[in-house]
Amino acid sequence: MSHYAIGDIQGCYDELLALLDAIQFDPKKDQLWLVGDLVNRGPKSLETLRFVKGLGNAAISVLGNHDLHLLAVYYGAEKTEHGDTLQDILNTPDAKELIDWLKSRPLLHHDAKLNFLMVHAGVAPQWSLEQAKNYAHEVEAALQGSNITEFLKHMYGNHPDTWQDNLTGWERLRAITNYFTRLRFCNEIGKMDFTHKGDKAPEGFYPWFKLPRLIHQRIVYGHWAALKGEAEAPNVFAIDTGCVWGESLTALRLEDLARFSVPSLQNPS
Ligand SMILES: [Mn+2]
Repeated sequence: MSHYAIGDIQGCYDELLALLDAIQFDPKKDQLWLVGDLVNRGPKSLETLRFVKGLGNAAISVLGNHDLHLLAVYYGAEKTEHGDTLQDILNTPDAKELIDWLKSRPLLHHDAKLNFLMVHAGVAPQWSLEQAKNYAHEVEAALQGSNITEFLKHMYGNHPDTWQDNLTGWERLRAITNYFTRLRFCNEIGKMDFTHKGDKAPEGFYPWFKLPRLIHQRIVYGHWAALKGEAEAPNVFAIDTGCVWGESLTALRLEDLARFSVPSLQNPS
């Protein structure tokens, strides 16, 4: 049995199938870890969502910002944005089943035996593993509760940009969501920067993984295509290699850290 973590798919379904073929994925024996952003911007979000849902326990997927955006649009908390490719999902007769499945996905997955933690974007540098797990559960409860539409209406925004244990209400849930699904750069006290998407940090800021309290915890994550799969930190594994932007789709085998990639079929951005 092998565990394969796969980077941001974003509707690149054909590349996903090619990658599974390349690693000879066997759903009866192997398990996929998907870092989130299953959907949006790419051409086959509906096919991707159906396929991953159909894998059942053979796939574990954490929520990314594009997955949350789909939920927000479905529940009427947000309008589609220019460049979104979510219409197939919104129009399909089985949309409710797909959405019910998606909103039940976690924000964090941890396997102590493999010593791997998976999140979409990052974790706040001051969080312990237990804190991260508890905070993820707070947002998961909001997504799975009857108040989901209210949560999604309050989810967007860049403030508060710094974690504090005493945050409450929507601000607390918004901050947690932003650390797990949008984080790239932050400073020593965990203040997030939302303006830089490249690989160069603004002054006084660092890639989040340079500052983690979880220094001995191996972390696999996506979201940051500009890093091209290189995190330059021990125990931290960046696997978003920009498939939807015309680069490649990458799998990391967690047992031996072997990497596998297939080229993107999308037009370069
Ligand atoms: Mn993302």
